[in-house]
Amino acid sequence: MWYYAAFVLFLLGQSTETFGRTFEIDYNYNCFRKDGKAFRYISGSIHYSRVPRCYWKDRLLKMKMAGLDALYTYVPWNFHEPKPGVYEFSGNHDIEAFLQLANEIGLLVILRAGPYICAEWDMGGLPAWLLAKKSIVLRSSDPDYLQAVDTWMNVFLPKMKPLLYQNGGPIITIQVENEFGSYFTCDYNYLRHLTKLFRQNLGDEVVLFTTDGSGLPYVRCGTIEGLYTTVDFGPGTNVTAAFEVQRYSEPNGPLINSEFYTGWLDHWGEPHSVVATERIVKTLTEILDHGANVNMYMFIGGTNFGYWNGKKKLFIFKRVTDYFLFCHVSVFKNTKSTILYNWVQWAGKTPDILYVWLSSKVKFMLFSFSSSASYKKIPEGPIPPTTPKFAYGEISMEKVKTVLEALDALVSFGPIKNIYPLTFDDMKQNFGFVLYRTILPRDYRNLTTLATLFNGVRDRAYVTVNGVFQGILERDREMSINITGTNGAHLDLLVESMGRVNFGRYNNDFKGLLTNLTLNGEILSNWTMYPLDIDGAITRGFLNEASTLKASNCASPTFYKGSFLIPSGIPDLPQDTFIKFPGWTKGQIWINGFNLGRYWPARGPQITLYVPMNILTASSLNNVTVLELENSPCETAKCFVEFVDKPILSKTKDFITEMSLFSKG
Ligand code: 6GJ
Repeated sequence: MWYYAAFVLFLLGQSTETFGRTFEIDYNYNCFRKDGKAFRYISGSIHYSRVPRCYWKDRLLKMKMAGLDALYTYVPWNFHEPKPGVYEFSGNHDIEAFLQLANEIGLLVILRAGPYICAEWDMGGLPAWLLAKKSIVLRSSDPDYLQAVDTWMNVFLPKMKPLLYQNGGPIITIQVENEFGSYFTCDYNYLRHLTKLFRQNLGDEVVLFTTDGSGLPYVRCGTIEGLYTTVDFGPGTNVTAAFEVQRYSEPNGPLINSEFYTGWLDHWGEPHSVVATERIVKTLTEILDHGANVNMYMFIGGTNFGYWNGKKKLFIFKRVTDYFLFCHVSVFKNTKSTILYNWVQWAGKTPDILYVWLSSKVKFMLFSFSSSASYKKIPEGPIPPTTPKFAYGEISMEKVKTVLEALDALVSFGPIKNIYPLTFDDMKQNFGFVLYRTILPRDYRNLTTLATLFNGVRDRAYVTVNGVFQGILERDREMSINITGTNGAHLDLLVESMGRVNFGRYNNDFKGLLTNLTLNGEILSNWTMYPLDIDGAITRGFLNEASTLKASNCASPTFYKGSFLIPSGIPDLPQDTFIKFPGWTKGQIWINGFNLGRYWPARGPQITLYVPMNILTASSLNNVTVLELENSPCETAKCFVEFVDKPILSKTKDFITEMSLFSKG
């Protein structure tokens, strides 16, 4: 009989594993139907691109054991297509493996496929190489933009098709675009184009949806027939009013908050944000009492390693954000009531902002709900233990070379000469640093003003004359500095991209020197530009060559190195750790060639960076490379970095109080 049924299914083109698997919207009963049964999800966000692959399983298990039904994850296009037609789907980029893992663990998936994602990710996930066409209108029907989107989606979406719930995979719904209603183009043809593209690649069964802010103007511009409308809002929102906005577009069907904010943003130079737990609990309770589906943004934060942070453009001289981040997860078990409490932080560092999500609190509440109000049953079984952290202690650092001294080893191609400065994008440099050089046309013995026209430094320029530090130009902050120098001297600007704007109309965020510089009111010309590949040079071991360091000015961007051994005789090492920069100012750090990201303790609030154990080795020396862009402690004090076992996300006491409160669990 069984063989007969299987044979019939085979003839019908459906395997036994997928038979009966359906996921759809029930417009009569305002809910989802999974395999025919009414279903609502409580979900949490995790971004596979922000969690080391070796930790995917641990984090997903914790989500499962926290009682979640599903996860939301974003697909950052630029993470997968670094150059046009070049695709990355291995290692941390192996989204199929991540989704398979979720499936094995029993978590459903809501896939936020882009092409644009926002997410405090560089350029909102759009590849910077799109800017090769200067006039491109991103997120619109601009034919060049659409062509790039089509090429990408025709590679990516077919990989997702076998992972749809109907086909035996975990994906129940797929989001198209992100908060499109907040974008100025309001281009329905673009949304129509995407809908068709997604349908062609995925078929007609899967539920496609949009997410927009819970205001009518957003929903009006962000939605279109064929895509189910969902909204996003955070604690303190009038839940009924927010869902009425969804109902304006979707009179029937399940209520969905696709982003319930479990924390808020931090900005460089501003105090760390803390969201009151009671506010989160209150609004989450209301959402659940509305019978709505909800996704906690974020549940597991993760880290923006390398240069992946985005940037938020504000219109005031306020350090705006983008982050870089760090995150960690701990699980505390209360033996009496088996309350699982995952403490999760997501801190984003960017040129200007740092942001932190305290989603752990929500998890805690979820558990309380589960036990008291039975919103969800917590799965039984062992809870994955807290990932251990280890304090490896202080590591002495030694000054090696300034960027100028190392220039030959750092240049990836070029140099490129042009009368006026070119942007990073003209030079196909998507991230990091470019050194801009020109020759001083005459003597400037008195302090003379070097100025950027129209705020054109993106984002920071460290200025030297013949290697002697002069000052820093900074987007939205420092438009001019005074310098001195002699005729024929090298005027060098090491320009740093601090992540591309990820939200709003200035998403097409070109980097480098976008406009001319003037010295004493005269436009500087005849530039030589050196695009730098620091990551490549570190991998090639350029710092192992003999040091060429002369007695140089300490404020000029300089490389430092150090190394350490993982102690022997202690079981289970290496373990995760956090790195601290006592007396250092701002820069970038690599461990064993892995780019951890930016540090900026001088501005804060984030003080430590998360170091996952997978980049450490117990079998040989671990190499630490620091590029300090401003001032290190090495000229005047002990020169070291320190590995500690607790993160410091804020200099203020508030946060410390809160953490120690939680640690009691
Ligand atoms: C979302 O925009 C976005 O979809 N978002 C936030 N929204 C709050 C309203 C901003 C004016 S805060 C951070 C998140 C993510 O960027 C998400 O990708």
